[in-house]
Amino acid sequence: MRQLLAGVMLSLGLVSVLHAAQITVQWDYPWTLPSSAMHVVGVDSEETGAGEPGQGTRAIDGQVTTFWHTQWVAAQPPHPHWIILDLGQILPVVALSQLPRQDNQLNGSITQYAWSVSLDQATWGAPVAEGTWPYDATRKTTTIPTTSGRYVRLQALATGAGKPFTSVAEIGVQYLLTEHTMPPSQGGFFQVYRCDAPSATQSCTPATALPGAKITAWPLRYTDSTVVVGHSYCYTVFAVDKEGQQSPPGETANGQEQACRTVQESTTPPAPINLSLTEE
Ligand SMILES: [Ca+2]
Repeated sequence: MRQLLAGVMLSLGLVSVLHAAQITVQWDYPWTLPSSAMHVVGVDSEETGAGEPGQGTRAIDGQVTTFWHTQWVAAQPPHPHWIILDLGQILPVVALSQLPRQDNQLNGSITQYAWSVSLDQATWGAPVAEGTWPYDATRKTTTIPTTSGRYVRLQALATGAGKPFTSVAEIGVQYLLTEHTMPPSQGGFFQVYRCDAPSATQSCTPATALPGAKITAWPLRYTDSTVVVGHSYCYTVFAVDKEGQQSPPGETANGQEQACRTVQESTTPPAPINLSLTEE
């Protein structure tokens, strides 16, 4: 009787460990809004002279060689300067970027900034990001907490060398894809595949679509609770279009990146596996 009881207790202990073992697959998919989808609502100042035009539209024309430049010929209004963009629809914004002018001059390149996001361009609230940038020509990308909005405002509070100008070559907006804008075509979904390997370093071809892992909402997250302690698993995410065509292996534009993990014998859930894709 004592031996039987011990056996039951051991089994319960093992079940407890197995139950706690799970892997969560998360997929972060920030997507750059095409500059053609945006338009300029307004700027506080722009140079429109024929010699070196600097209209605000030049900050989203997709050309790194053109830039928005505040007025500087007939007048030189001081900071702060601002530009407001309309994204065309309400989007879950996750990152904002600013590329300074790329003509080997830094006049007007922003050194103190504030980004704001608004649903209606009437109410802005506190900036979603603010701070300082080095006075150089590198792209400045700022990740922000996911913020729903249709309008983005960049405020230039100061620029290098104490100049009153502001200049910006390109503004970029990244957002989380939703079901309705999911590649490879409208109306697709994502499918999580799993393969089992003896070790995390052994490659394997995913062959098993996980049941219930058809994902059509963001953020993409799937928790696999069928894993076994001590085994290694690799996960791949495929995009499936509305006709049911699956992105082929190795095609990262639509596709996938494989991530593997060995399940440790612990009641502490392992850290999520983060998959990320290369934007086309
Ligand atoms: Ca430009």
